[in-house]
Amino acid sequence: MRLLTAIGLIMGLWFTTLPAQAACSLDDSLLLAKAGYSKAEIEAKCDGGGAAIAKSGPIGSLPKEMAPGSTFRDCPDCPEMVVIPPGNFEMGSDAAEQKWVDSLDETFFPGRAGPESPKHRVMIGYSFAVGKYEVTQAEWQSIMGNNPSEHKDPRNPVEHVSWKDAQEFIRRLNAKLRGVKPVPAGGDGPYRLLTEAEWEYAARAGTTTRFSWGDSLEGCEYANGPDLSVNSKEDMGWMTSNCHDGYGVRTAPVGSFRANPFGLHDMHGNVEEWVQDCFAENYNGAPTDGSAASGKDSCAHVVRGGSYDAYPSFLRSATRAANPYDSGGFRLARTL
Ligand SMILES: [Ca+2]
Ligand SMILES: [Ca+2]
Repeated sequence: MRLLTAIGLIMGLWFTTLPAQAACSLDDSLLLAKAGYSKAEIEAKCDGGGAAIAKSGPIGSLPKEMAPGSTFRDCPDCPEMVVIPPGNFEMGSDAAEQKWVDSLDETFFPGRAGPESPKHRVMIGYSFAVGKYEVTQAEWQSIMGNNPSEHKDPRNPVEHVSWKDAQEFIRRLNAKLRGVKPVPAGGDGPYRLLTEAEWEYAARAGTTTRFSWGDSLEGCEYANGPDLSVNSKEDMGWMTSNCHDGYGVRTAPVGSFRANPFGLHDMHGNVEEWVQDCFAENYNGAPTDGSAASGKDSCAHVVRGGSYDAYPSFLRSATRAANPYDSGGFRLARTL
């Protein structure tokens, strides 16, 4: 953090001496972004600089400390972030996976895999950072001054948060980092929600199986999901994974389970996570560059990853759900 602060001071000094509309290099622009300047501020001074940040190009052009897999915090009590590399992947599920989902004893929601079609290639042409964990109750409390969660523990993910609440948290976090009073909604980051495509890219972490641990429903080492305790304790009457994950029908402290190949925990299970996008019935016309399928703030936004009390198949990397309720958790993305 001292390094980042030093960079911020140096860049701040340099920033003030920049001639208007200078042509900044990619690294210059990235350093300005790391120093806390918004995309709009950088674009005002660096011709094309903001665009360079949005599409930050090959890994080799990034400063060393932003190498994929490295972690950082922007302030002592800020969430820990992991640098995710550019890449491409197949988003969604194919007919075979959808047939498998339909074959499960999930009679309440048959045919749920439909919105995951058509499977399509998405190019993420930029590095970005993703929260190593879901936002915790302690992190929420420090920014918002309250805790709406049902399963109270400062180490556990915050839940019962609406999409708009999550946006307010992000707005206040960004303002805190800039050392100014809250800015109007829509102000530039660097923090934001993941887009739906970014979320699936980060959850798959290079894997092509149903879950990042493989194809089996039994992922009790990797996720707090609907394990055997769902029926034995709650008699909820639906199928579970055939194992015990140790946390029953409640949230677990973040990071209690093994990370995926990108070093991210709890992408599958624990709490379902808000992403930026509005839900659509299928992927026809969906963005293929990592951007969000946006709409009105009042749309039904997407949640990803399933939760401790969902169906086991909801924990798949491809599962998407519209959430019309004001109840979810989330993790942060950070523009680099
Ligand atoms: Ca569980
Ligand atoms: Ca989760």
